[in-house]
Amino acid sequence: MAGVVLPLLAQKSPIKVKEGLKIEIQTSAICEMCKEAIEYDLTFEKGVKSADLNLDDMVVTVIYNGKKTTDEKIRKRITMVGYNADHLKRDSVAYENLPFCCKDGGHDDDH
Ligand SMILES: [Cu+2]
Repeated sequence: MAGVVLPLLAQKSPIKVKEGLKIEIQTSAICEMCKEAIEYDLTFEKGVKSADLNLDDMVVTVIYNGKKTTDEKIRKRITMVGYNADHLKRDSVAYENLPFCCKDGGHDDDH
């Protein structure tokens, strides 16, 4: 990442919806496998009702019960799967364990 200056992320705040709270989190996912890994893992977070990652902008939309978890816990969980989540950096060990295609540049050959 040397020499790469990241723009200040416009982190979103949770908003109230019928089912609870809704948060949109920018992730570093790159493919369908990343999407499935993140969505699957988030179902194990207490209080999470649904998680849907949009592969166009890599933003995951999570609906959750604000009494059981927080948006920051959800971000933390995503970092433990191996992906950045807004201002939180991915866990390096989890990242190392990702399939090759899910790492930086893994889709450069466009397979
Ligand atoms: Cu992937």
